[in-house]
Amino acid sequence: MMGDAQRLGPAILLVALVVLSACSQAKERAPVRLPPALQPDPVHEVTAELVDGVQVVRLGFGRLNYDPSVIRVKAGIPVRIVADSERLSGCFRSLVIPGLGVSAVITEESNVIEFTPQSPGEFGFACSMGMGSGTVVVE
Ligand SMILES: [Cu+2]
Repeated sequence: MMGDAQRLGPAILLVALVVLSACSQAKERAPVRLPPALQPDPVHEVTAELVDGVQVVRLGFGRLNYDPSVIRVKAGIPVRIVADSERLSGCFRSLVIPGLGVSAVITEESNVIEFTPQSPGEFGFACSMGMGSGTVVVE
């Protein structure tokens, strides 16, 4: 019994090494496919709703990314992003839209981001570390 366990130890280690090296080789040949639970949501697009002259959109968190990840707005009208501070955590609370001059930190007390896009275009937004990202489409 004891002898079997002692022989198995190195064998398991060898198998682990073979699997590990196979993984690192596979990484170079083909893109790594994440299991479904670890894949970000497909693009979810939302058009901001005009409320009292302001384009309002809620920004929450889907699977590993902001939800929605595409926000459609119109140029020349103020935009108000209401961030879901309960769902957005960690660095996802630090939101930047460089092309629109937005850099915000979302907290429970301050979860509203306002800006007025002046001209049409596509402007990327992301958390400050670039993990989560999306696009503001200005029409
Ligand atoms: Cu991040």
